[in-house]
Amino acid sequence: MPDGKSIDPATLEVLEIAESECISTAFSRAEEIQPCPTGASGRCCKNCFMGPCRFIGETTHGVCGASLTTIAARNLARSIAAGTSAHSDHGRDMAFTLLAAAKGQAPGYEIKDVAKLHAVAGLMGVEVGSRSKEEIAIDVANKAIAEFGKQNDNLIYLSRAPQKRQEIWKKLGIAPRGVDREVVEMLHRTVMGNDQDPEHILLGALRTSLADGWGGSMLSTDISDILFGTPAPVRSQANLGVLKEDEVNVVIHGHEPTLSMLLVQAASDPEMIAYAKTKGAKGINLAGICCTANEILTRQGISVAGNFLQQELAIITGAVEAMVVDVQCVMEALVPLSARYHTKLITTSRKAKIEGALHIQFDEHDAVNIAKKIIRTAVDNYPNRGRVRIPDVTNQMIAGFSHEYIAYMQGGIYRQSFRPLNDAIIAGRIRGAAGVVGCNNPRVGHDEAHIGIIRELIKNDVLVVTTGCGALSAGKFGLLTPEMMDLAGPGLKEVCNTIGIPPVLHMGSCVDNSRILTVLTQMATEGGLGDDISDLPGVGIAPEWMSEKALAIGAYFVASGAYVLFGVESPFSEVPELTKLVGEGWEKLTGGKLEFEPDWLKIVDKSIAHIDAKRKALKLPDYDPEKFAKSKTYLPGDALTPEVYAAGKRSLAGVDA
Ligand code: NFS
Repeated sequence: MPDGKSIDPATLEVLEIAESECISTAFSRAEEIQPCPTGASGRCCKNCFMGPCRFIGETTHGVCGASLTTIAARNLARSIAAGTSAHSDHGRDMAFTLLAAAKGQAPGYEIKDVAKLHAVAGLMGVEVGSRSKEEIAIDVANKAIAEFGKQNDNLIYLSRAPQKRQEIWKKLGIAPRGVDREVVEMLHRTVMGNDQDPEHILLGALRTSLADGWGGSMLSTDISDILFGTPAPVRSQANLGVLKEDEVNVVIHGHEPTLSMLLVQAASDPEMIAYAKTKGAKGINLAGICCTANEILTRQGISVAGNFLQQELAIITGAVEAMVVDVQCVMEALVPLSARYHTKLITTSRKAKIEGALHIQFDEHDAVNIAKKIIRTAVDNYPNRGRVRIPDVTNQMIAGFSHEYIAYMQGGIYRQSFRPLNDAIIAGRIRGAAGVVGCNNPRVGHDEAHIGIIRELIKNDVLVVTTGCGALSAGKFGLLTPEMMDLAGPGLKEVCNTIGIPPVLHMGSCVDNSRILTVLTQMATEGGLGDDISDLPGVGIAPEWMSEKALAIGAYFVASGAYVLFGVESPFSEVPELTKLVGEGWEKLTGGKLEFEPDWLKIVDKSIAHIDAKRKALKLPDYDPEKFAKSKTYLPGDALTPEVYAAGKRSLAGVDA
């Protein structure tokens, strides 16, 4: 058994195969490659070629004289700019797809959610009147596109934040202008010999991150909803067991929903299914990995094969005819790995090719034909299958809690609001709220921190919302079903029972963290919980982060007033001054703070302590775990082992049947 690498039995099963057959995976490579201790702790600067300068031993300054804090702040700022660019470039592509669809130049796409289009038009100052949806969509798309290139004005969506927050941004000078301008300026400021005041660099980083959260990501979410529908709860399944032995398996991996949505259509085309049957398959089975999984799960209920660290494992099952990838979080290792099997690795983005992969370039103007071509390529590959070993592990899940749906479920069409949720927090039935989000990282036990933290928080009556690969962890472990209510504390359980929701709400992909910003804003403005996001008894947690995108998300939550905890390790653990600046320093400025805590149990303690402190500051009654009767139904023990997982699964047996 590959010790401690994962708590997911499906992952462990495939890792055992990988180990016994000497197949390299991210798990094994993470063991082979020891991180450079200087770089890992934030003491390396390679922004120019007088270095790289390593701050070790007696070295306190780089060749140019830069201090350790300056270089570490620059590195963090650059990561935040990179993360912002990724989410935002995704958002830009969505806007161009909307424009093409509205102009009738993208067959296969339509404006699916007119109510959302009207809502977004209202937010953007686009006239609705009696105009056609296409006319409105053209204006919305053009306004969205202009948000990226805006030079001096602030982003339109900043006005969606609580008034008080907007004033803080203005006062600090961190209200972002166009997304591109902020990213470019951050890169400029961090080249050699430019901005060398750590506090000033960090303010720039916060402004850049806000261009992500309240700009690129929020636009991406909104436009995806307009094109593909705003998510509402949908039942599906998660983990490698969703792959089918007797069907053509197409795994879709990456981020942008544009191609994946049309692949879903192509795979259900009767002509394609008939074609698959001529090759001896019973049908065509689609499954997602990473955030593409979240996009097609929340809108079309497509099952999830796994999260970030399972991309290679899906191929090792031998059951994947094609893995179709677009952008972000795609490992280059998939090329040599797929060559060991019959799997075709198909790259599709003009922005991301991988040497050795089959490239079928996606173009939204001809999307239907391209999607069919990809599915046909997968079907043609079915007869080439060798040995298949699919772990028999799946769990039921309910996903798709958009902020619109969360408001709707608290009062229906006419009386929707955040009043019931706020009241439950005020009364202490719900102690507070937490967003548990982000990646996997082979440097820590796969899924362990996500699941451990979520379970502890709901046990303590903290409502959890989740996105990204963390949401997929929760799905795999059955935490996204109402049946898991028994793991929640009594107060939270009562509220969830009344509203009819699980104690853990799947809110979408990583760009959909912008939905959490909207929920926080609605809670802050509903009344009774202060008047800004920083007043709320809530936290944001990225327990297994690895991507620069996670740092961008963390930073925009801090800039929006939230306490954000990252697991794994600090990327600047040996730079105490920077640790202080993003902690106490940012707290003084924004009311939010960023902290790195490798021990997930301590993350739980810190989260709960913060929630209780915020409750106190709001003069809410002290949280009393006994008040709403004790829950007697926790799973035995807290050690997160495959056995505990199995116990959780057993409790869902009735549902599975
Ligand atoms: Ni988010 Fe989604 Fe997953 Fe991390 Fe990667 S898929 S955009 S970056 S690994 S959560």
